[in-house]
Amino acid sequence: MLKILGKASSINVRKVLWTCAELDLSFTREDWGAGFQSTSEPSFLALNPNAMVPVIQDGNFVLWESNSIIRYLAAQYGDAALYPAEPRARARVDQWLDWQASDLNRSWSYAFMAPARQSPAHQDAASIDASRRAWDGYMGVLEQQLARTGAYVAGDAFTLADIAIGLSVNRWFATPCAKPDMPAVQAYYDRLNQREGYRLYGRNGTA
Ligand SMILES: N[C@@H](CCC(=O)N[C@@H](CS)C(=O)NCC(=O)O)C(=O)O
Repeated sequence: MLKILGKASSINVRKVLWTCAELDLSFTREDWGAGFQSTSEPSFLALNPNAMVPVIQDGNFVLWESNSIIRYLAAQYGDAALYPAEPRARARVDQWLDWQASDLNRSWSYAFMAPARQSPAHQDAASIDASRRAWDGYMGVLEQQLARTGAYVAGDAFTLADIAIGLSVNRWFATPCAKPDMPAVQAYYDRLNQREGYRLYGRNGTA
């Protein structure tokens, strides 16, 4: 059976958990990461030298990097619905997955740590402001895209891109700070809430 290593409060582990829910895939999970078993333990480092969760073990196949893991699970256990086979449709999903893992994710790192995690290392007002402006800017890009599709990130249909970005949207709404009005993002947040996997692992009270 598929094994997931990583605490369920991690946004990146929750991508994997939500994907399993969409695919109706059984799994076992072990708590690893800050507050649980240390990812610096040699047995964990042997699986992921980056000392990060999530990691999956599917038989003797080991994989880390959350967006790569959800791509693998959809390709291995799903049909084309979550991750289209047609090259251009797939590229559109990949575009948003890569944007989430790089630009969007990088933008919030300081602004999220300050109010949501009360991190003493993230209290510089100018850095919080710069991160907030960058985060709002990328959310504005998402707002435009969702206003265009009127549905999901990559078009009319729900895909893997919505799993990565849906969790990011939850983080944005769940972080205590002033936010510009984004009606298409708000409607998307409510649309995603119709999915059981999102209610369980996305919009579940955890930022
Ligand atoms: N790029 C990695 C980032 C993973 C990541 O940042 N994981 C965090 C938790 S969300 C982590 O493992 N932190 C160290 C720890 O909890 O010990 C991915 O998407 O899988």
